[in-house]
Amino acid sequence: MKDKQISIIGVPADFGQSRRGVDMGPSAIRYAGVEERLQELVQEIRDEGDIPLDKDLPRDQSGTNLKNLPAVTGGNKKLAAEVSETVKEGRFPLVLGGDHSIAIGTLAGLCEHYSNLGVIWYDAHTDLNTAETSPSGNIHGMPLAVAMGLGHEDLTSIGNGPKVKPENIVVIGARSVDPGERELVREKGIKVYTMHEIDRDGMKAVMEDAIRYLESRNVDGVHLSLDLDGLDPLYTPGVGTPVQGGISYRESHLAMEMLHSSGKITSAEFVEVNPILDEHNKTADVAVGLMGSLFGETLI
Ligand code: NNH
Ligand code: MN
Ligand code: MN
Ligand code: MN
Repeated sequence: MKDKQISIIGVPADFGQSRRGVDMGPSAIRYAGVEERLQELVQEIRDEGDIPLDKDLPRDQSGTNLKNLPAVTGGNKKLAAEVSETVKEGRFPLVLGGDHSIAIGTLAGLCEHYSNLGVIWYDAHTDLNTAETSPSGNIHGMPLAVAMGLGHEDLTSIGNGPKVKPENIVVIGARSVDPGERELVREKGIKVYTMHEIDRDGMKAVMEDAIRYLESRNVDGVHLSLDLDGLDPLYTPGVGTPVQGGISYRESHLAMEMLHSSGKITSAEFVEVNPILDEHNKTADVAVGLMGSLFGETLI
């Protein structure tokens, strides 16, 4: 049954990392035909346009391990309000990034409505750094920690809902994990399917296990946060921090198809598409294809 009413929310943010161009991600994804692709698969789809970000907020890349904190904070407050409003209207938020720091706002907005939210973090990285552990100071490496309530107060105080519980998080595709993140994974018991598990057991088994795990947690919604660098850069070269040895194109489609069949996904975001680093908008095209599978597209 086509029951979803989707709101596309663009977030042209690039201040969570240091490379320019990822702010054009929402445009690239729109150009790749997201609305047309999903139209047939859902009850209704509406493009709400871009979150109006304050481009004048100071950028500071030095002397701090939280680069551009005021800009990241300001943008995420606006995004949290928009996502919260969207869920309140009974609509499915489909957030287009922008760098992954925008997950701070998305998750803050969602948590105002879900008290036991599940999160699937599809990414080469675990994004579990804090200012203390980050090797770069880039906030796009911190959003999952912030969602759990760990990190700078300006970030953890966004939104009025509860924090995401570590035992409700599933990471898929990790292959570049910093020492502090590894420690946090162990300490909090976060479920991480690295490339090792995907190689060894196959994507089918990994996704079955991940979905079963979230079911056992009795989650009241599941958010998919998909960083395009989760895939191998062979398929998605247009990302700021590519890591070799990633998830394949077909494995990723299978993962999305299985998430669709599960009927569990209540919101999604696709982030880190950087058209400046891309080849003929290939990464945005892959993102839109994956969205197709997530919303029920089949090959025949
Ligand atoms: N872990 C590194 C950092 O915190 C890289 C993060 N880059 C990402 N995360 N693209 O998904 O700086
Ligand atoms: Mn609105
Ligand atoms: Mn990420
Ligand atoms: Mn990543």
